[in-house]
Order: sequence, then C-alpha cells, then structure tokens
Amino acid sequence: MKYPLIVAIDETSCSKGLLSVASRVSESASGLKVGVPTLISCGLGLLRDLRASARDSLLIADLKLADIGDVMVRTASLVKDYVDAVIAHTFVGRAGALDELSESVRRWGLKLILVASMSHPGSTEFYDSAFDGVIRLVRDLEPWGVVAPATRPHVIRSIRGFLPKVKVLAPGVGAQGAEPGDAICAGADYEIVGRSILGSPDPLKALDEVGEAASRCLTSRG
Ligand code: BMP
Repeated sequence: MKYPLIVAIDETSCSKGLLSVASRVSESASGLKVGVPTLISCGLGLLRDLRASARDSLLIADLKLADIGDVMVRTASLVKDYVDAVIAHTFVGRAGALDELSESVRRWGLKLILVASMSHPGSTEFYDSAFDGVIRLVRDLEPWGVVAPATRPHVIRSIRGFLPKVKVLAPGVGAQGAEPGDAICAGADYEIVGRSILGSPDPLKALDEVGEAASRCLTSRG
C-alpha cells in the first residue's frame, strides 16, 4: 500500500531531473501536488508528462484559486485534462465564486479541495477565526477534500469531528515544524510534504522515513 503522503512540488527551476524524481516518488506516495512556482517554471507540459508517468497517483494542481467564479473556472479549465483535483481558498465565499467552481469541477469529473485552515502562524489571524463559517461552507459545497494544518492538530481533530466524510490533507510536516505522523494521528487522510522530501539529498529515503511514520499512525488508528 502507498504511504498516506502527497508530495508537494514547488520547484522554481524546471530541471530535467524533476520529472524523473517526481515519477519515482509517485510510486510510493499517494499523490503529487504541483504548485504555482512549478507551473510557472515548467508550464502545463509538466502536468501532461506527470499524468502519463504517474497514472495511479492523485495529481493535484495547487492553484490556490481565490477569485470570482468565472476566473476560477477559466483557470481550472486549463489544467482539467491533466489533473485529478484542484485547490481553492474558501474565503472568497460561495455565491458567484465557489458555487460556480464547484459545479464546473463536478461536471469535469475532478475533485475539489478547499482550504479550511492553513499551516503558517498567520492562519490564526483569519482562517481560524472564521472557522464556523468555513465548516458551514464546506458542508454546503461537499468538496472531496479540505486542507488543514499538520502544525495545529487540534484543528484537524475539530474538522474531522464536524466533517467525518471529507478527505483531510495536512501540510506543515518537516520544514514547517510538524512531526511526520502527527496529522494522520489527529485524523487526517494524507500529509502533504514538500521540502523535507524533494529538498533532501536522497528524496526516496526521506520519503520512506516520513511515509513509515505516517503509515504507523494510520495503522494505530485502525
Ligand atoms: P513544505 O513541506 O515544503 O513546507 O511544503 C508544504 C506545501 O503545502 C506547499 O506546497 C504549500 O503550498 C502547501 N500548503 C502549506 O504549506 N500550508 C497550507 O496551509 C496550505 C498548503 O497548501
């Protein structure tokens, strides 16, 4: 079974080796999340190539959409043929924004992932104080998944309590301070890990170390 990990690719230079490292990583990780730095540096061609080489991995375009519905739909339409899921912020609200994106994403057969809370300290300045509204919005829109912080496991527990069915994807492991496995133990489905895997001299070894810890938590949860 694959590790409950999604590897974040946020490289600013599009090296030849990136595709091959990402493909090898995808053999053990559940998914790959391609961020805006990589989309700008490599272009959509990388998504197309990843789609071909990482067929059984969840491929996520981390566009962090936050605009009026029309622009979010246009932006997502550019990646819809290559990826399984797109990520959008929740703070733009439903009417005229996420309702339109959600409808299009469903029609295209993609998964929508909404940011429920973030991993950096500043997330408490806005996201966490809007928590009840975010939960209502997520209940209403029924996305496939939400992003919640591995750095604050109590937020993950709370989201899991309110939204038992949604997939919880948790960033903040390693470089941002959370220990591998913390988020899975708190109820997340996947941990999102970037620099401590792809920035390591031996990405596959780093993947195994983080992945084993996350898998142990999954096993202990039963
Ligand atoms: P790293 O493991 O290198 O810190 O990367 C974390 C990844 O998760 C980045 O791609 C970042 O965009 C993403 N992320 C995050 O760190 N915090 C959030 O709250 C939401 C994210 O998507």
